[in-house]
Amino acid sequence: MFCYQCEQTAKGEGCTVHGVCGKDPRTAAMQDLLVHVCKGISMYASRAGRLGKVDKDIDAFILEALFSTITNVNFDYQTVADLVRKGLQLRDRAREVYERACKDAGKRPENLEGPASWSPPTDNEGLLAEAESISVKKRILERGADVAGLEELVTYGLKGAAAYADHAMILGVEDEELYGAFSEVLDYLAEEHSPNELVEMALRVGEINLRAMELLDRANTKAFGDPQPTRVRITPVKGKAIVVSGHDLKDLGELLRQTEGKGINVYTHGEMLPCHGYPGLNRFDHLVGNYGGAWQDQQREFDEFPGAILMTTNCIQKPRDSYRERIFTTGLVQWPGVRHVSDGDFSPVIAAALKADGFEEDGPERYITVGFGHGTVLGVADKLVDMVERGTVRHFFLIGGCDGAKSGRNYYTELSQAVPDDCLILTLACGKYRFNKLEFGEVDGIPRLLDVGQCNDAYSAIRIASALAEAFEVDVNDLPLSLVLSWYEQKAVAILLTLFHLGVRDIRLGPSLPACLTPSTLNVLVREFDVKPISTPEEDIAAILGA
Ligand code: SF4
Ligand code: SF3
Repeated sequence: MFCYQCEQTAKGEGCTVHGVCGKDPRTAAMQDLLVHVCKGISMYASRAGRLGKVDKDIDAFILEALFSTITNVNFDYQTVADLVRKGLQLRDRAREVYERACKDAGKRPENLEGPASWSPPTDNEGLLAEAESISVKKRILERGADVAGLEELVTYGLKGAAAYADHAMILGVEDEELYGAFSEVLDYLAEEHSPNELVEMALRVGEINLRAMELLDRANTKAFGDPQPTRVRITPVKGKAIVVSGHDLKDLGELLRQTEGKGINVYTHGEMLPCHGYPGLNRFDHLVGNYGGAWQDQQREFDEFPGAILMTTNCIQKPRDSYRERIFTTGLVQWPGVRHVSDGDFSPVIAAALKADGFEEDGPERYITVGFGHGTVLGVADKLVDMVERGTVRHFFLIGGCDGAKSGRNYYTELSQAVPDDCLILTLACGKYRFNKLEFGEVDGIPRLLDVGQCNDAYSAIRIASALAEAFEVDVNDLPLSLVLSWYEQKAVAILLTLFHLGVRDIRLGPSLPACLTPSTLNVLVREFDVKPISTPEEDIAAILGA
């Protein structure tokens, strides 16, 4: 196997024997094949789309397939193999749609090769035998590390955007034009391009992701209201319990509905924390609080959790035997042997919660505040502008992104603590667990730490930055705002590309840089966007505030 799509990749170079995440070589191979088959489908679907013909099932499959290959989503070899087979069938269907569209338009269909005409044996072993010929390693050897790395960067960004578009689609907010853009990019990736062209395409993926995040923002707020500043209990409440992890608001809403009146308390975990800010979710009294920290602490935390566990998206880790009977997956997330809820009926989760002990007593009351989405922050934009003009607020730090297990992430804790008292911190995504339970106080009645939400709420942060730029009548890059980001998986890559697409410069990124970026690609990014690796908290703060 060869996979270097996430930040914890082995030796910072690539997982070659077994994924550090737990992904085995067969699943890794099937995921590569799944991306390959998506390219084949897209070669037809993009051409059919240009002739005005789309197929909703094909669009949905591409989103789900890409999402399934994101780090820590689907570890189940058999499910991924089934997706490859389904993809091959849909590719035939895409070809038919394309040929019909050509006929209607009086055009001769192109004779497409590569992924469009790939015809492997369809049993598992036959598919696996094909994996080597389409592997990243092979492309590195044939096309060089710069080109293959940039192709992967584009692919990772698209995977991240697919996750957000899929969440929006599940909530009924769709956009055919956006889905067409996914096919166009995958079709583009079926052929070789120069590094410069690929950098352009990476920015296009950033634009696609912006649209995906905008749709998801609309979907979440339409379904559950605008996030409001909300106090969230971070200690247990006596009684039976279910903890819900991942990113899927719809699943949490459904679980809350199904557990109403059953004497079970529901807790958020990881990236579900911002759900407390949504009125449509917070209205359930039995959504009692947030449990634990970021995803990489789950094995210890779930071990200690005396109830049932529901994983709705990434990031699942290999479950310990101690909680294997109490953990469930739903949606696209799967782990071999873990019970999967595929029909929206959470009765098995509820039964497991009732069987478990639950918390024997209340923990000491402790709270944090979430819910500072663009609706709330823009509501006080005038006040923020006034505070900057009066000198009460000197600078805004956006410290956001993924958390992870590797060392070096203490930087983000130390950075947040070193931010001077006259500066505000905006945060989003699961990296916030490095500091979101610390006390930051207030400036003029505004909390110094503003939790904007999940990783997809980078959209909110972009709206806030744009509004401030407008109010100050300056470019976003001239705002008293600095972005210090942490990345782990492909959604963070998508967000980074969105920021590049918007022309945001001077981003600090850590704890390490993506392994797919070669020194020459990095040079391009540094030249164009002045992106830089994190240094030490002291040096970075001095550089930011001294600038
Ligand atoms: Fe390794 Fe990350 Fe790929 Fe998992 S997703 S195999 S940890 S690079
Ligand atoms: Fe975290 Fe997985 Fe990326 Fe949604 S939960 S930010 S790592």
